[in-house]
Amino acid sequence: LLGMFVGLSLSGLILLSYTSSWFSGTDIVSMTPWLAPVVWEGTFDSILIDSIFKQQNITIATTVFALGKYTRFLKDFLESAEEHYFVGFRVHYYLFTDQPEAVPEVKMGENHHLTVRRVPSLDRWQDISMGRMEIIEKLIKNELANEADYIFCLDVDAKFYGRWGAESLDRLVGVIHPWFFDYPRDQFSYERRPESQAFIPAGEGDYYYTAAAFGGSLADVHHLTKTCWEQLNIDIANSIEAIWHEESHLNKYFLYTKPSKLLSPEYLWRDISISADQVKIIRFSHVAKNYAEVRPN
Ligand code: U5P
Repeated sequence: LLGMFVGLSLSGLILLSYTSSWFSGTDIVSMTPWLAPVVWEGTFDSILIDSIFKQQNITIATTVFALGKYTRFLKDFLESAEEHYFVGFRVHYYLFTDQPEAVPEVKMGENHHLTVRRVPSLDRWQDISMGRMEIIEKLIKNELANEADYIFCLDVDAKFYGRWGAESLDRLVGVIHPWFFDYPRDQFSYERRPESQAFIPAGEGDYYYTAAAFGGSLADVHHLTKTCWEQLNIDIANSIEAIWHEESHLNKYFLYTKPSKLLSPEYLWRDISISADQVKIIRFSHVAKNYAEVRPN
């Protein structure tokens, strides 16, 4: 009976949030055309969701890369994650860096662990960004089978400001890019050259997803990273680099392998100082940075 009551109040909450946003003129879409939920503030009951996932005793692996000058973002990233990210759940961060000695001491919460791995330095930021697909693919294949249930892959030049919890978990999870969530699809910055494996023709595409955050079950994220890395390599062999690198390939992948859950731009905002009517809470946000100064070359 209690379960039914909680269930009913949850659907009431969803209805209320949907209709209130409808009347206020700042509509949010909380379901995709293929019936995957889009997670926004007000569409879920955090206590209920936590209690469901707590029973499953899950571990969430989380990859973070910090090479070159990006080690400067680690302290804020990790400290804010420890305040907001899967608090009360088992989390294992896998941090890949070319300078393990620059990793700051950050006190981990209960059942949160950090493993630091050294990776070679790279000259081009594009190669660092794209190369994440290969490293994540290998990590899942070689190490995670008995270690984790879900994985999220996150940019490091970002900071948590609000809860990111079990509501984000599902088989395959994409995050709607904060620049494009209210744009028509013909303005998405998909790869438009047919020569690239990331090509998406005009008139196609559902959303523009960010590569700064994605996740899901180990099997699904393994397939995603393996496929994107293969497609990136075909492009390299054909001397073409997609306009937004691995993000273009991720968008191509999600077009044909639909995510089972989408996270709203609350889960990766562009800069904490920018606001939009639809976004009631910023949970995770890129930090403003001087690209020319932090990126190699
Ligand atoms: N990255 C680095 N070092 C670089 C460039 C990029 O570690 O010099 C990694 C970071 O994890 C960053 C991600 O969050 O690639 C995407 O880079 P950006 O597009 O945010 O610059």
